[in-house]
Amino acid sequence: MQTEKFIEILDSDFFTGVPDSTLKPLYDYLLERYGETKRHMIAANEGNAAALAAGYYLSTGKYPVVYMQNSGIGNMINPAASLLNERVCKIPVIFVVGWRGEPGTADEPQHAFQGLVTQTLLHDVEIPTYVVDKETQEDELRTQRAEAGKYLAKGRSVAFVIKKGGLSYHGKKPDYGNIFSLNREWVIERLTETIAGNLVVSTTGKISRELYEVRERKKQGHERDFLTVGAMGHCSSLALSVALHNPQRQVWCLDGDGAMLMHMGALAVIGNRKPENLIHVVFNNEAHESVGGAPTVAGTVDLPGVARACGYPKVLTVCSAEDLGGFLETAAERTLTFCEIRVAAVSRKDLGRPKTGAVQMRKDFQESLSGWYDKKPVTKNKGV
Ligand SMILES: Cc1ncc(C[n+]2csc(CCOP(=O)(O)OP(=O)(O)O)c2C)c(N)n1
Repeated sequence: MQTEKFIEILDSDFFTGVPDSTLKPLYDYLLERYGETKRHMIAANEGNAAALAAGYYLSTGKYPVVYMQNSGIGNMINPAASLLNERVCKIPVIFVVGWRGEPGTADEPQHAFQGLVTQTLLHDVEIPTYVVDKETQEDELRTQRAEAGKYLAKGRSVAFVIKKGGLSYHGKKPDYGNIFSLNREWVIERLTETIAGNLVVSTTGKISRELYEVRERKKQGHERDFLTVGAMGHCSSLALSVALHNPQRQVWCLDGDGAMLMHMGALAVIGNRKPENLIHVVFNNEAHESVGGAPTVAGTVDLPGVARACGYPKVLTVCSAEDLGGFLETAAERTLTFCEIRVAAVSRKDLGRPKTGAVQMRKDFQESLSGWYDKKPVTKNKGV
């Protein structure tokens, strides 16, 4: 289905959401047509988008569109259940949900369960679903939209669930990118030389994939790395807890700007605890590069300033190889550190994917925490 036609049939003039690779044709088109304006806003997370949509409905009485990957359903369910639902405020929203991990298709481990329960979760919060795939014809979609219209008129939300390849867009594409030249994978390679025996907790998307590839290339082993492949925005909280419970080890958190913005409250908790063995690195490329490059709002946010205000005692920004060298020289200091690294919004076309399964990765990481099993109370359960 052509995105232009899809949008015409949805019949809305307000769009907000979080980018998803399945929906790249949709946000390419929206950014080209509306840019980032009050008609089209890229939100920090999917719950944030649902609330923006609610504000639009309150102000105009017209139906807003929220687009997102199915991974974001959890973020969206809070406002869907406790604000939009017909037993609460009856605010109708048209959701457009990219279906990763569709049963029967090959996808990454973090999408398997979410893909399985996508429609169930939406139905649980009383959102009827309409599936759109490569074969969906214009007439069919018009019929679906007409049926959805009956729910919307009663204050119910609806969701169009888009399978891989369900939307296409061949028009002019936005020019994604930023002014920075440091290459993220190159920086990760430099970091791993310093990180050596330390623990690493990395974020969702290509940062984890690049870390994995660097470790492979350098034959360093993966057991000290926890790749937070799902749960976008939560890797810094996970890293905080690992740091607090392993005070003898230095913990590096490799985060993205989109992920940091998604759950920025995590920084306030980290700044409050101040673990002196945690280094929080945020690769700021001002983009959701992993899912096609759409911008985040990080270009207008002073991320180090946020960290400072949250209580991180050491805060710095790296924009060049020279800055990076300076940062790495002081990285052994025992003090909670926030380091923003400004990088280009690019990655290798042939970037691989982790070959270690998620459970194996988790077990290897646990075993690398020295004495992990000893610290556990003696029970029959020695971990699964
Ligand atoms: C809750 C949730 N929403 C959306 C996604 C889809 N997603 C995966 S990676 C990513 C972009 C991450 O951006 P950033 O943290 O800036 O890192 P970059 O990709 O630029 O390295 C998105 C939106 C997701 N995995 N989870």
